[in-house]
Amino acid sequence: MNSESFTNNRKAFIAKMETPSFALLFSGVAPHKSNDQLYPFVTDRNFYYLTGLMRENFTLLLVKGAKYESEFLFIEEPSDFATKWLGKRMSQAEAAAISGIKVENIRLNQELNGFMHAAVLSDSRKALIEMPKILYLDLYRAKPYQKPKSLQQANELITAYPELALKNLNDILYDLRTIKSESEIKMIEQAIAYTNIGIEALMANAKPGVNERHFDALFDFTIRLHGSEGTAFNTIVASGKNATVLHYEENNKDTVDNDLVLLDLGALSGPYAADISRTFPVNGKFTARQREIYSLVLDVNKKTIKKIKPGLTVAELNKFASDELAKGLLKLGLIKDASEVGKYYYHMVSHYLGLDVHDVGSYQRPLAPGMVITVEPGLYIEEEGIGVRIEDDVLVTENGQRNLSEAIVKEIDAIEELMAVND
Ligand SMILES: [Mn+2]
Repeated sequence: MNSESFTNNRKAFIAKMETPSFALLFSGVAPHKSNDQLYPFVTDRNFYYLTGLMRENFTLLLVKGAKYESEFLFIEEPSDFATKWLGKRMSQAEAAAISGIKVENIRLNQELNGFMHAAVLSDSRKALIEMPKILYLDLYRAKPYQKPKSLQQANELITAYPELALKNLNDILYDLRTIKSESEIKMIEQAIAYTNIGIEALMANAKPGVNERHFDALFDFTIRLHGSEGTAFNTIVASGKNATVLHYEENNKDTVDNDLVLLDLGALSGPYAADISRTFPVNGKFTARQREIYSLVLDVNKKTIKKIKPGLTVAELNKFASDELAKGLLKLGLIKDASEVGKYYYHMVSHYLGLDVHDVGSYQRPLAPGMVITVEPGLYIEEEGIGVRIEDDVLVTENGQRNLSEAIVKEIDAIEELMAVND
């Protein structure tokens, strides 16, 4: 992704800010794990969307007046000590090159408060720009006990300037993030390509007795070997009855002959996620019963994908998938009335995908070109120890849709053929 993408994202965001106002976004810091260890740092996705930067402890400040717009970035000061212990710090020139923010507008963290008060909020600047009336902060899921920086900043600024009105910047940003640009779609496609390689490695190395953890590790290993930064979310490898638990993450059971294995996993490409589910027989051959259930889910997966077009809502899509699954369950005699479908299918068929695996955006909004959604019908038959989910990642286009994960094996014959290399 080049700096132009991020410059465009900021332009689009600023265009929707009210006048006069300012916005603050933080890249975040790694959460504490234990003693002197931290969890890996994950860049705040809103911050990334507007800057392209994946560094800790950076702040973006956007200012909008009637005749004045400006963007400033505050970064960590490069020091010899930090460089020796933690590696090279990002310079102002590097941050400018990635984000497209002018280098003279990139300052050091210690200047942020003084700068904000002097340049943005000071009465003496009234002649130049209006005093902002609104402060935009990222308040989505900001819980007081987590002490997010957005709430700390809100408290400080609203105390000092009680005339400021607080607004949640996600109301603007989520709408923007829902529609993906060409370069974002390319990133998602790359994440899907890594995922494909990982899934093929798992199927090709499957045999009864292999522990779920082995598949989990092999997926991680394979995608990273091929260039992915790692997994986009905790990998689910669920064999046999475990596959009927939707978010099973223990991944520690030995598979047994005739188990189906349900994978729900995705690689990252940069900060962009793939989210794919595939289900396969650990011994390489579907039983007759497994074929019946699998074929039904596969059929609904394909029909639901075909249905996607601008104007439809996710709720309508879910209703369609649910009705189709119900028809199939009636035929198989698993239910006596369509209203019982909830016994075997009990989640939504789609969610947005992008910088977050469950990406942001309103589900009230009808589908529109540029949206990327998952399609993931499933059936979970606990009494038979069979769980099947088949999930693809689909781009909504002007005329319909394009299945971005078309290349990932899902036909019964193709799976059996791929797994036959084991024999
Ligand atoms: Mn999903």
